Amino acid sequence: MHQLPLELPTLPVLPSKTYHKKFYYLSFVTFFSKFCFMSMETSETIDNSTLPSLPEKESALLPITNDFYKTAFQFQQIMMIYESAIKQIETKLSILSKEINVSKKRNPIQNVKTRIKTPESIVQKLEKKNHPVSFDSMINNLNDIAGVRVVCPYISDIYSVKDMLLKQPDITLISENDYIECPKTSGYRSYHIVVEVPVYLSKTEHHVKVEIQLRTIAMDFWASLEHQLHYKNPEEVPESIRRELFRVAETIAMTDREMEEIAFELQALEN
Ligand code: 0O2
Repeated sequence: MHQLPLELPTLPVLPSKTYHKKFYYLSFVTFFSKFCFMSMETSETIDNSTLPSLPEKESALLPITNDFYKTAFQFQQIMMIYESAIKQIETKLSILSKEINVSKKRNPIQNVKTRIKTPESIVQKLEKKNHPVSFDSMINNLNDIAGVRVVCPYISDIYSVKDMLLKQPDITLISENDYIECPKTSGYRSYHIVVEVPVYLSKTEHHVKVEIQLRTIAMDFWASLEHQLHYKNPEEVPESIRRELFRVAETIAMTDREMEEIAFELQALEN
């Protein structure tokens, strides 16, 4: 068994056409010059024979060094493993949602959104936390490269979906934060868990960290708008507006509780 990554699997080489799109190189040129220069120590783990060769024409157009190319390829392999971990969690959630829909005629999961952290955001977070910018560092120090957001109708659904997921034998809980019981100073509410899930490749098994954020529709509404408004640049937001956002978060939390009480009352009438 391998912890991600560092014994990278020898992956089947995809048709070279897939790799030779210009956007592929350009996106790495834009975001990954740091990884190229700072994580050379990890690129030696790559088996060179798995790397497709650059066609002369394109390498003439885009002056990319061989080291850069190897690093970009290794990054792509790592991201493929994170994407697979997200798929595992998505499938588990979809099965749970279908099961409850059939048995209870209601759905505790309103929707599921997933994302892989962008290279730019990975570098920013590593730098913000004073970690080295390298593949080892990103895998060891960042828990949210693979992210899943589960939006539930009611607060109680959050806890039951979380418990159902954590009961599964191939899911290992790494950490949890209940920002519903203890909201952040901004007013942010959600239940966060970081789990490890196995990803089976043709020759290797990897245990991959995924951050799952569970929230109600109302919490999601607040967090999404607040994120756009100021989360990334909190220092630019005046204190008065921060207080206002906090007040709105409290109002939304109260509405959440009231909606849940109504749902419980209706359920009691049905029973
Ligand atoms: P993005 O763009 O959503 O990915 P960590 O480094 O994540 O292990 P940290 O920072 O203590 O440690 O994690 P935390 O606070 O438990 O969770 C961070 C994520 O929660 C953020 O991810 C946001 O998605 C969300 N979050 C936390 N606080 C707030 C907040 O005040 N407002 C909003 N809207 N979202 C919040 P990223 O990577 O910071 O950003």
